[in-house]
Amino acid sequence: MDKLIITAAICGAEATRSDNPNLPLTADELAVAAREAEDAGAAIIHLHVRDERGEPSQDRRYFDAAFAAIAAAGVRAIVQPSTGGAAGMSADERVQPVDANPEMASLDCGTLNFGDTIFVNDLPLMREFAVRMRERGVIPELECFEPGHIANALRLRDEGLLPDHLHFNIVLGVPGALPANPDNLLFMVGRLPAGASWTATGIGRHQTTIALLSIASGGHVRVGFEDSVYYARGVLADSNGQQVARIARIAHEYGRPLATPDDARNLLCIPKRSAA
Ligand code: KMH
Ligand code: ZN
Repeated sequence: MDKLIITAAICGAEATRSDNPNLPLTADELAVAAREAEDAGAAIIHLHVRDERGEPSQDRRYFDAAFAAIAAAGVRAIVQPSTGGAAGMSADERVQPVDANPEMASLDCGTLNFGDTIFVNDLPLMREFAVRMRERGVIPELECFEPGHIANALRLRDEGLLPDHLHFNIVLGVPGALPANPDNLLFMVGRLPAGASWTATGIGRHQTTIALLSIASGGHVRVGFEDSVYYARGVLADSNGQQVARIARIAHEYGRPLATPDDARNLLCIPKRSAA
């Protein structure tokens, strides 16, 4: 098996300080969270940003401030901004962080029920985002919440809009979408094309179970406050780093070494960039 890439989704768009007072929101707080996550073993930081009121935003200004603070904190991990933003945002709003030329960005591969709302990702939106990423050399992480999303991603591949190496994130357990359980994870993994790499994300109380399955199945793992603000049943997490550290310990006991940020770049075929 390849070394294990841990992604820390440190903020998300939905969690609030009432859910967990330790949720990082400002650029400086995101930088501290990214630093702690990397120190605990994360190689990728999946990034959402918030405005001054703590509301989700896709505005370049907030991303630029967060990118700068994270770089100033000496973080070497791949910073992967979200192009999902929050349900209800327009495509133009969502795609903004791609113009900052990050190494990676998320690319959501289909529409789904997202709690009480609908998270819209139709094929024209997906194509537009994929083209924008391709033009800028941004590697997409293909977010798949439902089986049809994998078929959508393969359609984009067949249209020549994706890089040669495909990296998926299988997200299970969003209320309204495919539930998080072993059968569904293995079913989704079985639909992936040969040679693709994949991360698994379990939402809420499924976070650790899905991580364990992924570690043992050759996948990679995402944890973080975006997916669960808890550390254990009824126990809020102290930090994103705490959640990452548990995965690192489990991987160590299992005998699967962790990928450094540069290992992750190699595994995901992210082109080397000169230091900017
Ligand atoms: N906040 C969700 C509606 C992504 O980052 O690409 C979408 C999301 C996916 O978080
Ligand atoms: Zn996200």
